[in-house]
Amino acid sequence: MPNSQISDANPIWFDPTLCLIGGAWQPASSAETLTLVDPSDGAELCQIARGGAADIDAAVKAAETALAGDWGRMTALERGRILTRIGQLVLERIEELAALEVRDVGKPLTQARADAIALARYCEFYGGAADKVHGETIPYLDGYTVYTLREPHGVTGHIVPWNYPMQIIGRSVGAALTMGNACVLKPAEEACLTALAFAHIAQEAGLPAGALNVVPGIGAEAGAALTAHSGVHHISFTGSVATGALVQQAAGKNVVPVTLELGGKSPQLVFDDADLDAALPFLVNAGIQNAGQTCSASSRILVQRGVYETVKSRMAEAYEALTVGPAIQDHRLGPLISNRQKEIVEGFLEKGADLQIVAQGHIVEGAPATGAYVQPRLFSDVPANHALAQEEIFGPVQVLIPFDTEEEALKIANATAFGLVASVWTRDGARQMRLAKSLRAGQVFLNNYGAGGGVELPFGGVGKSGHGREKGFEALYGFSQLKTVAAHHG
Ligand code: TXE
Repeated sequence: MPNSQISDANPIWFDPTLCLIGGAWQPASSAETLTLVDPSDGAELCQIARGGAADIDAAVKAAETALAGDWGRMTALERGRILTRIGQLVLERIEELAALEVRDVGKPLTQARADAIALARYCEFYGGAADKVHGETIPYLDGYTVYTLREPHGVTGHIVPWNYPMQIIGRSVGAALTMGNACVLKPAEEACLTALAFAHIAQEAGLPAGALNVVPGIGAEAGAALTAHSGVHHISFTGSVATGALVQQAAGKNVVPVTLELGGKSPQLVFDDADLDAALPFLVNAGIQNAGQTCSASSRILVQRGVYETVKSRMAEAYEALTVGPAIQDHRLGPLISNRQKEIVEGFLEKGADLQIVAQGHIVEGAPATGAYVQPRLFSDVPANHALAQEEIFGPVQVLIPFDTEEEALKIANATAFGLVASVWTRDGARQMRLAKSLRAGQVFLNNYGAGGGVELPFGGVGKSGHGREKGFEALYGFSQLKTVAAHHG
């Protein structure tokens, strides 16, 4: 479709029914398609390919061919230049990418633009880093010279969810390509348009055929085929704990490393001496951003008793001002990804029927009844062992939990199965240091939350939040393996 025909109503400028395999856009071998739905109104958006095992197999073979050819021979500098060029093209096409995400994911326009900018930033960061990751020489026995080489794994599989497609593609595919791997990307069946758009842009930037292959499809079909494929040498997965466990099992059969990012129940700890004016926007936004469908969403707010009532009433005020509506209207919250996700969230709300709702946001008038809208809800005085304080809801729901002492706060904060992110709001420097050490999380923020999501900052979890680190230079180490070369020369 020519670019002149792009509009809010029809933002798709490529054929969404095709997979990219070995540089060629082609239908799934079964010729079957799936329906993508716009969650703002529940209407069909377009058809996408229903890729399966045969398409995954073809994609893995295409990746192997790329590794044996131009892509495998490319220098780190050349790979970096291509990544940088992709980043530049993404920056030029922010509006096009954002328009796709608005319709596909139901992301408010401002958030969709921010995701496109983050995707560009990943490509820029990794493009610049490509020729700066290298091995070392190791002092050893007399008569030896020993050094290490950083090499790609080979074919990497990337299973991406629907909540932040652009950011997750940037951090995982971006880093894998940088290290010279050839990628097979399986985007989520609920939202895959920006994955396809990214692949078009990468081709335009000169990425050789087969370095990136994209096979949309259902998780249990294309996703399972990718994780079970014996030609895949590394798997990166972001999604639910249950599916992550299946992915790890499948990878285990082939003895293949996996990076798992499985969400969380991330707490913010607010002490009596905190700067509440600084904290308040973060306390709320970290819970409702992307309608709460964020792996690092802060769904638990632990507040010391001295400021508990103040924090409660100020958060309640902020909640009452929250509006939820069609993504294109750019409210604070759009719809959830699907009516299925809405049912999951409503199931949790039923579990919370015994709890006190302090405040809720509002669905705007005229929002289609067929859209996947949920009112954001703030609960107070939630027992730390309640389902709403323990399980990932993945919707706009936050719980307030009071505490008396630092020791108690730490105990509550660490008492879930997850450990992705935590933050501490206090002016007490010693307390900051103590908690930074003892909080069970992959990232700890002191007097902020998320640090703006910096692509430079290693990210990943402990416990059921997963393992392995993405983002920053750590991702480049994860998407490569070290070879030790020991030369005996006397
Ligand atoms: O996740 P799945 P769903 C959590 C969140 C949400 C719940 C369910 O709590 O409510 O998961 O969401 C692919 N082999 N998160 O059902 O199933 C699937 O096609 C290989 C947190 O969407 O984990 C998609 O591409 N792949 C999370 C991806 O896995 C399979 C983001 C995620 O789907 C597969 C999303 C299989 N057998 C959901 N089955 C986060 N950490 O941010 C599915 N997939």
